[in-house]
Amino acid sequence: MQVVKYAFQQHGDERGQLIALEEYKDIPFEIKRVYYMYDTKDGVRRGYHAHKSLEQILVCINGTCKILLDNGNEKKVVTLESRCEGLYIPNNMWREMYDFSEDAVLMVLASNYYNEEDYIRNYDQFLDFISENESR
Ligand code: T46
Repeated sequence: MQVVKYAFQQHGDERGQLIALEEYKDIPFEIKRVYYMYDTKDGVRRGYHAHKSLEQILVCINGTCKILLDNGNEKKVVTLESRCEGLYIPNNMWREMYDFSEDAVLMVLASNYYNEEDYIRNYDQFLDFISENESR
C-alpha cells in the first residue's frame, strides 16, 4: 500500500508561518467540508469505518496522532506530527485514529458533504464491499 502525504508550502516571514490550502492545487479534490477534532480523551480510538466514495486529507494542525490505514489486504500506521503535511485517505480504506496527544487538533478536508450512507462501519461488510468492487 502506498501512503500518500502532501507537503504544504509554508509562507513564512519574520512574523511567523502561514499555510494556505486550495482545492485542486494543494488538495487533490474539491473541498466540500472541513471538520476538526480536538480535546480527544486519553486512550480513545476513533474511526473504525471506511467510506464508499469520500476522499479526505488529514492534517494534525496541533500535537500528534496516529492513523491506521487498512485497504483489506495490508495495514499501515502513519504518525501525523506536522501541520505542514496532509495524509490523503482515498475511498475504500478502513481507518482508525488513536494515540492523540492531549493538545492534538486533527483537521480533515473532505471531498463531499456529511452523508452517513457513505460510511461502512462494519469490518466484514468493508471486506465484502472491496472484494465486490475488485471483481467488477
Ligand atoms: C473520518 C474520520 C477521519 C457530523 O454531524 N458531521 C460531520 O461532518 C462529521 C465528520 C461527523 N458528524 C457527527 C456524526 C457523529 O454523531 O459527529 C459525530 C462524530 O462522528 P464520527 O463518529 O463519524 O467521528 P470519527 O472520528 O469516528 O470519524 C470522523 C469522520 O466521521 C470520518 O468521515 O474519516 O473522522
